[in-house]
Amino acid sequence: MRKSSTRRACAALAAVTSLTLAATACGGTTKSDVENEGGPAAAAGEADPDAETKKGLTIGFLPKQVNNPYFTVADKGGETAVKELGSTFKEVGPNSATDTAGQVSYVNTLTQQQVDAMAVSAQDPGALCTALKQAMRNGIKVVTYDSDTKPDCRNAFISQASAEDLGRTEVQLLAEQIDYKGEIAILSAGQTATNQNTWIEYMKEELKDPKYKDMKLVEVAYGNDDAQQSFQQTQGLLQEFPDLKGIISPTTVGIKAAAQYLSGSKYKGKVKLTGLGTPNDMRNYVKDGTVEAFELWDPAKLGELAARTAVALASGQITGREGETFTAGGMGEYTIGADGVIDLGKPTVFDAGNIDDHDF
Ligand code: RAM
Repeated sequence: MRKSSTRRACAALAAVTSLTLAATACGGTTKSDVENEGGPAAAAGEADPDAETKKGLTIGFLPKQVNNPYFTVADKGGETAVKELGSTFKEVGPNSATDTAGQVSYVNTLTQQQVDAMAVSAQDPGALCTALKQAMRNGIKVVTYDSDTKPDCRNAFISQASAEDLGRTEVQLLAEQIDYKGEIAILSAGQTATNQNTWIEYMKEELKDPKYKDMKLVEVAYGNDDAQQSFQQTQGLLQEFPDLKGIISPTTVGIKAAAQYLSGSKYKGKVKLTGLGTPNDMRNYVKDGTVEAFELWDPAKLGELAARTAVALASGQITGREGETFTAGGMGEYTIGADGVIDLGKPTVFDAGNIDDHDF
C-alpha cells in the first residue's frame, strides 16, 4: 500500500508531465494502483469530496453496440448529464454486440484522443483489459456501465441492479407463469457478455431451490443481440424442445425478437416469455397476450449515473475506492461498494397494469 504523500507527489508529477512518464517516474506505483491484483483500479491520489466539478472535460461513451435501442436510451441519458455538467460528450462503438476486436480498437481510439474519462459496456470480461489499463495509465478515468470488465481494469462499475436479484427474479417471474413445472430455456445475447453470463449463473443457482424441482433448464441459446439471430434461435428452441413451457431472455434485443416469433405462432400465450425488455419494445406483446410480465431498470438513469460518476472521477471527488460517496446531481448521493461497484437501484417489473406509465 502506498503512502498518501507518495500519491500526492505522483499526482503532482502527473500534473506537470505526461501521465505515462509520471507512471514510470513513480517507480511503478501508479501502475500498481491500476493493476492491484483483482481489486478495483482506484485512481491514484486521495479523493477530495469538496473538489469542484470540472467543466470542459470530454467524456467518451462506448456501448456494447451502437444500433441497439437500449444503448440509445442509456447513452442519451449520459449525454444529457455530461452537457448539463458543462462538458463534451462523444459516443463511439461497434454495430455488432460480438465485435470485441472492434470494441478494443474504440478504447484505443478514445485513449489516443485523450478523453478525460470513458464509460464502457464490455462485450467480454477480459478482452478489453489491456486497452483499458493503458487508458488508465494515461490518466483517463474508466467506468464500466451495464456490462463489466474485471475490477482491476476500470475505476468503477455502474451496475443496473444487483446481478443476483436480476438472475433470481427472472426465474421467479417465469416460475409463477408456468406453475413451477416444465422445460425452460434461456435466450441470451453474446456468449462472452459479462452481464448476461453473471445473471445466468444466478438463474442456475436459483433453480437449485427444491421448489423448482419440476422445472428443467434444457438449453442456453445465444442470439448475439441481433434481432434476426434471436428470432431464429427462438424458432430453433421450439422445434428442438416441443414441450418447452417457458423462455427467459435477459436481453432487450432477445426478448423482443422472441416475443415477435411467439406472437405470430401457435405458441402465443402457451409458451411463456419473460426477461429484460424495454416497455416501448414490449408494449404490444403485453397487450396481445404474448407476454405477462418482464423487468428492467431505466436505461437513461444508468447512462446518467455513468456520466456523473465519470465526471466525479475526473474531478477528483472520488477515486473508485469502497466507501467513497458523491452526489450524482438530482439522482442523489451514491456510495461506492465492494470492488468499485455502484448500484443504480431496484429494477421495475412491467405488466399490463403499469406498462403504459413508462415511456422508454
Ligand atoms: C441488451 C444488452 C444489454 C443488456 C440489456 C438488458 O440491450 O445486452 O447489455 O443490459 O439487453
